[in-house]
Amino acid sequence: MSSEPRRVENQLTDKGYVPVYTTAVVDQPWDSYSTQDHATWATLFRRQRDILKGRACDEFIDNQERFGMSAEQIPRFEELNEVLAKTTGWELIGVEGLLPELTFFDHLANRRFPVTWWIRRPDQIDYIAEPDMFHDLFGHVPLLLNPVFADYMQAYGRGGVKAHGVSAEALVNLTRLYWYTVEFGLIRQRGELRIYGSGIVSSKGESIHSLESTSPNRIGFDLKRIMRTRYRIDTYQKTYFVIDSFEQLMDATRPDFVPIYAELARLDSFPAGTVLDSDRVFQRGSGEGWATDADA
Ligand code: HBI
Ligand code: FE
Repeated sequence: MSSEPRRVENQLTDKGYVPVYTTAVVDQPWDSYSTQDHATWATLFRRQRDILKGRACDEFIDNQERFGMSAEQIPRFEELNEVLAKTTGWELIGVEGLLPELTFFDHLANRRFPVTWWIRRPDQIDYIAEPDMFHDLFGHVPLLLNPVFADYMQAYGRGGVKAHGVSAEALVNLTRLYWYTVEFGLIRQRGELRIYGSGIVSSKGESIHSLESTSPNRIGFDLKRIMRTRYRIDTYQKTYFVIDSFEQLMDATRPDFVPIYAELARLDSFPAGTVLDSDRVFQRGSGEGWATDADA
């Protein structure tokens, strides 16, 4: 029996957690999951699947079914990898948690998706600041079965490796793109807004807030607009960006980003709650409940 990987407790500070950036890749210690771990998975899975009926995009639920994901037990990475190997060629690797950006980009560029191997404690069931296995497995993995989204994720990783050589600002631009699409993106399907962002689908409150609250802005996807828009990691989003299709997302990553980084380096960034005259506005938010201190 390989020695069980120990959870490296992130240092909790008054600013939340300070991620311990370990780059180690570990096997999923599936046999070490406790009854409580499986029960936490079951509770979160059942609750989110119930909330996401009519709220998540079609592909999200369909792909969870194709993976055979259920509330019964925590999925085995090796079984999910068998499905991925026969479809989009992605591979899940076990990690401790957040990775240094370049390490993360390099994995994506090689169709490896890092999945945290541990699941949150019961007292964290409603919210956890850092991505745990539920966020990664339930939230990120299903769309890796979608060929176009799978291509987007690899293109994003390649772009990230390149951006690392350009500038810190280029990285910030790219991280915003990930945040407002992969983590908090909405998509139009049959004229309705649906969720595809992993940060939303793995959150009870935000799955409802992102689609039904009058507080946030909902604005049509625009690459440069998103790259210039700041965000916060500790509240619901003030603005959600809406794509018409995953193809639109993939097409947006085809151009060389280096000239775009150069253009944006001369321009100001926007506060998270901004609405521009040039925006395609689905909803101009009321701003109710927005944090007033500066956003990132
Ligand atoms: N590491 N394991 C992990 N998972 C992520 O989603 C992740 C990361 N490191 C950095 C990161 N995301 C974001 O900063 C991306 O925009 C790069
Ligand atoms: Fe995530």
